[in-house]
Amino acid sequence: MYNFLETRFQPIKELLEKSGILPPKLTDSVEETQAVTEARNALTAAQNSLEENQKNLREHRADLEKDYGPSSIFRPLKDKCISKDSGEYTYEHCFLDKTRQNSKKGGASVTMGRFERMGRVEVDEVDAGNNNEIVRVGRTTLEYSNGQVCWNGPPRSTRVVLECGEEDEIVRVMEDERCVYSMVARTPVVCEESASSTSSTSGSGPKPVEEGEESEKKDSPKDEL
Ligand code: MAN
Repeated sequence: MYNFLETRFQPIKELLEKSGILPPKLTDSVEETQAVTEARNALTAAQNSLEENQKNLREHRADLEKDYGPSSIFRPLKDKCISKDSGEYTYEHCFLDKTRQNSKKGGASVTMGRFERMGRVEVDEVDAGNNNEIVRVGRTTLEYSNGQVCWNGPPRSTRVVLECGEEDEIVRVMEDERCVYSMVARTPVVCEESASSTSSTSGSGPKPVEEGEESEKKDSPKDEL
């Protein structure tokens, strides 16, 4: 009897379900599945957005904790990279991040150091505005260490000596010792400090070995900038 009624009324029941008069069957319910899918999608989207926000929060926190130097002078150089061709390589300096040596002949690209700290060195400089007198000047350095290890040698490291200039640019690249590099880079952000760091004492500081680049003699730094 039950079976008879069930079979008899099944088409009517289905019709009523389809037209929404009766609630849909739980097993193959289109409406409910859609609602659940939407809810699940909303949950996934919210989770993704939460993760993204948490990642942003971590990055902003790390950025705030990062040392950008006195008065955060290096902050404008965040994520900035400059490069220079020299010999068979293009050298790259990403401020407060890393230095790289990229082969121009399809060879490997190697890290010449990751940012470790800021430092200070004294260098001799020709003062063109003062009868080419040799003056001893203090320079801020950015020190990069623990780069790719050289064959039978140390991990590569780079000292970037900064001087005042209108543009961010690498002026020279040297390999002072095997896998120990130095660069002279210009940037406007150190102009204020260079204006007050020149002393007139003469002397001779260590001269780096150059890689087929021009001599140590250079234009007078634009300290007035
Ligand atoms: C590569 C370059 C050089 C370095 C040698 C050391 O050729 O990174 O600068 O001196 O490796 O083997």
